[in-house]
Amino acid sequence: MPKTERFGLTEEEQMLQDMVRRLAREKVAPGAEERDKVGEFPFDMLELMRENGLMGVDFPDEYDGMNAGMLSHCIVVEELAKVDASVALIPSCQELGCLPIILAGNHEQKDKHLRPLATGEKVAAFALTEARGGSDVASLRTRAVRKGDRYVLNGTKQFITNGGVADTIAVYAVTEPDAPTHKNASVFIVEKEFTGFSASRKESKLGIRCSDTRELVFEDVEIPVENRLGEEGDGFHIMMKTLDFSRPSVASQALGIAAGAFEYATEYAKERVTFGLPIIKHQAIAFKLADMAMRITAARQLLYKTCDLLDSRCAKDLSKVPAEVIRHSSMSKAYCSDVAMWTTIEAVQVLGGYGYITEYPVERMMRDAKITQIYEGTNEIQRLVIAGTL
Ligand code: COS
Repeated sequence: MPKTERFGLTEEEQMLQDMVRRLAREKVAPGAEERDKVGEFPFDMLELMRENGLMGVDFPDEYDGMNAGMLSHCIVVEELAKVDASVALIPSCQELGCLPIILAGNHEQKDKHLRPLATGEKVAAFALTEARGGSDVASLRTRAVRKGDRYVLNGTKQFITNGGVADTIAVYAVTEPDAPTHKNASVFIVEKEFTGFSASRKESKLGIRCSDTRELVFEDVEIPVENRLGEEGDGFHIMMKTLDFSRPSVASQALGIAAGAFEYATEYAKERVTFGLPIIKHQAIAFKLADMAMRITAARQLLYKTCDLLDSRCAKDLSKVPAEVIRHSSMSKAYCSDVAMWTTIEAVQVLGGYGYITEYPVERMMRDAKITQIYEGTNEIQRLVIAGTL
């Protein structure tokens, strides 16, 4: 399909964007403040995502996905995040939890597990991080020991998004402790019915408050060998490639938060009058809004370029990711989330006292923005990754 403009979207992408923008304004925005207050997972929003086919936008069509590409997925997440970052996390985390299966699963695994995840009938989670941290992946400790045609899994995972609501969880565990560091782990599909699995403590968070963040406990969980993704020892590689593909999704969530706060602050600045003028006419405020516009536009172009690289240069299998793509993935995640944090702080400032109270959405957006600088690799890790590719 021809692009409607250079550096723009195709007609299909624009139609998707219009559809999700309308849905977000009409159906998602009205409950955002209440969901933030209550802090419970919004099953009605999950249903809304399912009904509108937004759970598997970037999933292969042979397994019931839309096969519309990474850019389409990111457009969906951005539009939702403009009004509620927690709801944007529903399709975003579905993508993250499913990527290990998409990248490393065989036909039987995809046929069985991916189909209900692509439609949203089931919910996915991604379990990598442990109490000792999530940055140094090679030092993680959860252990799976092979016993005949099963593995026995023991360990605890921390800060797992969707932990209490997920049906299917991709879990990283050491399988060969004596093997070289990056070749000693594997990834398993854990199904919530497995005996010994439990979603334990629910975290109370600063932002993205209605997403369900849990500690997951695995006590002698027996996993059939057919639930191992790829070969034994492929785990580190599978998780790194998953993150290359999933970081743009966090970038789009961050971008949506920034764009939502910017739009709100701009409208406010046109209405609010001080010293006889709308405050957008005062340079102190005008310059803040101009800087927001510049940074958000730059962030969006970087993200679109990243999606284009991923869609055009990377097979959704375990083949090597080019350094340029790894770099762009990390650059878009770090840049969009830094822009989101900065923009939301400034948006609160533009609204003054009103920015600080919960009746206005920008304080929620500021709280939501913070996590995007932390999860799926802190922005310090992203800078290490970027530097490592130079
Ligand atoms: N994509 C693909 N391959 C990657 C990769 C990436 N982003 N990063 C590293 N690799 C590969 C390297 O190419 C290397 O491959 P070879 O063994 O074939 O040479 C191997 O993995 C080991 O790389 P490295 O020595 O750089 O690994 P480190 O243990 O030093 O760790 C970082 C690298 C820090 C980049 C990695 O652990 C990481 O990304 N950590 C953050 C994880 C994260 O995002 N956690 C958040 C929780 S998940 S929501």
